[in-house]
Amino acid sequence: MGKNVVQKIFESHLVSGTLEANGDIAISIDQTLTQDATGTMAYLQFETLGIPRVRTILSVSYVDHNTLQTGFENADDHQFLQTFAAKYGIFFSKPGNGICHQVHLERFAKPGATLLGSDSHTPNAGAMGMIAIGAGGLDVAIAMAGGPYYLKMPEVVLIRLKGRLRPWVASKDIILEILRRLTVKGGVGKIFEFGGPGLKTLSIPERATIANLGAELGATTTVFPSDERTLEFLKAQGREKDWIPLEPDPDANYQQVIDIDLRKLEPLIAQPSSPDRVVPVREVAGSEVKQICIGSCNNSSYMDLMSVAKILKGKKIHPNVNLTITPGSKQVFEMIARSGALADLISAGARILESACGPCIGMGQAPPSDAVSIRTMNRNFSGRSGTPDDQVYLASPYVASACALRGIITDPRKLRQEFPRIPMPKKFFIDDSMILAPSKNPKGVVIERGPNIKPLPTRGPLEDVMEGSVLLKVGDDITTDHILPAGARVLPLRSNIPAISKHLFERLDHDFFKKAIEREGGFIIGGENYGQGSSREHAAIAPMFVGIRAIMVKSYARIHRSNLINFGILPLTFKDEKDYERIGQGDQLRIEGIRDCLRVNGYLSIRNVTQGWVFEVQHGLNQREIDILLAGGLLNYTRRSA
Ligand code: MIC
Ligand code: SF4
Repeated sequence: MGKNVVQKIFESHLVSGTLEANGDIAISIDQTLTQDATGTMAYLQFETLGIPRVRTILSVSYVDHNTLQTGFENADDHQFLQTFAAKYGIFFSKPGNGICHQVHLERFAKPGATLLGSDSHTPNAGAMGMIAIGAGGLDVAIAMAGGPYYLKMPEVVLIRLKGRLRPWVASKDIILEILRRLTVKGGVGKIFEFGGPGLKTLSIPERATIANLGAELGATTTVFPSDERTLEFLKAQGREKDWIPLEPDPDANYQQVIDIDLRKLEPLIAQPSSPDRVVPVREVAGSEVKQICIGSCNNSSYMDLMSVAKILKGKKIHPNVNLTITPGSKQVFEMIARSGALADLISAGARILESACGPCIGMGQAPPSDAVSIRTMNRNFSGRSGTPDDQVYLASPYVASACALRGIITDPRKLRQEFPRIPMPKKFFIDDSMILAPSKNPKGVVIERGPNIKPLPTRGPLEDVMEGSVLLKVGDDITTDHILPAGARVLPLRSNIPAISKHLFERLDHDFFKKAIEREGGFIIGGENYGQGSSREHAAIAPMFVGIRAIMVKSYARIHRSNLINFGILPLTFKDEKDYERIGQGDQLRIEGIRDCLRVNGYLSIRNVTQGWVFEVQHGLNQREIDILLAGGLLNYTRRSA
């Protein structure tokens, strides 16, 4: 039987297990990436493993999330990251060099290889024909130490493209269409592999937009074959030696096939406040727009920004609109500057921001209250922009440009101007001077640790009896942005768990932290897809720190469930979902004999002491996960087995 691209890469990296869908497997990791907001924790964790140098082929530490430097905290973190990278054999991409996923695609992503990144949009590099997976920082730390990455073998879904996109329809619309069809839960336990005759019409940056937004489907990752378009991009990046051809065998097998006719797509838009609330732009056209943000790892490539510049050239944006442009990398920034496109953008009235995550993670540019903000980004979870009642829509750079000119939501086909066809450059501008190689004399490097960098909190082995109250009961699709927000106020505290814990669940219950401390911890009850979105393990470490010992929900998002296990919090699911309805916030719960139960049973019994009844939950843990939990988390477990 022929193999698909996923099977080929997994097979060449398989450490344990077989490639049957849903079986437990482990794969070796060639490359890792971290960013500053998750990186400090990941490196503090790596340090406790006592290994002198990373054991991966390539590890890169990026600074892109937290670059405002409103106080000493960010700057201290950057010093820590830079000196740590120099000492432990890690490349360091300085603040200003760009967003991790964009820079990684340009300079490091490699067909046929594996990449584990402490950021949920790591699958961006899947555009290059590699298996690129987002994970918690601790999993990335273990990979840097040479350990494999454990996962359930996902089902492989073929997305078969045919035809060619029509003018004003972007690759963003392909993935928005998939989100419309499958929803934010539609990719759980799956890898999407793209194929079909329409594939060759898409360049690598266009493929990256798709692979990047695939994270919003809840998918493990998205992957493209490595073909002539891959070679074309690598050549233009001066990296043709990294190319290998990698295509599925003609008789390759897939668990599911989804067909998309590119000619039939039209400009789409995701409405507030979920990336799957997708409709054609024409259905919401006419609403007044106050803010437009073009950028983020999803749509900030050279070709994206050149097309925006071409649409805006010689015109002025609507007087009521604020338009910001965030180039994805220094390479993109420098190329639009040298070509003159930057001047066209400035002349049209755009505000130019540095190459970083910026507005996407709420680092400035919070929109006005109740106003429409159109963004070319990948997440519009409520409040993520920094404005509690935000109205954030997600769309392509074409749609964003049309809205900027008209001041209302506009289908770009209505612009009645020539469609900006931007060819792939024959040569990108290459200057890696902001990527620092590790030190040749690591012993001589002293790691700088500012006062904001606090030691990692730890916990002992898993308790046999847990008793406490339900501190919070929440509904479906709770994101890690709800659990622990980011933004300019909270991001600077990512290296300081005691301080960041005060922000736990603050958008849902302002007194959560106070309650958790007074009651010495307790439980959380949730609905479906609990913990979707960001990979931030702080959404597990901070709950551990305030004494949350178990969480009971209808279902979990993949990365968050692993993070809970890694930090010794029991991730339980209701056997009977009706029990979710019956439990009230504030109820006292008691679980006994936990350690033995985990070892022998797939389920646990919990007494609702307040209401006087017992319900059952299942854990769905494999043996390794049980052992990690019994040890009180992955660090304890790894140190013990070392
Ligand atoms: C995000 O887009 O939510 C982030 C910020 O990039 C996160 C990582 C983080 O919270 O540090 C992610 O996607 O994993
Ligand atoms: Fe940065 Fe936004 Fe991309 Fe996350 S989604 S890595 S915050 S640009």
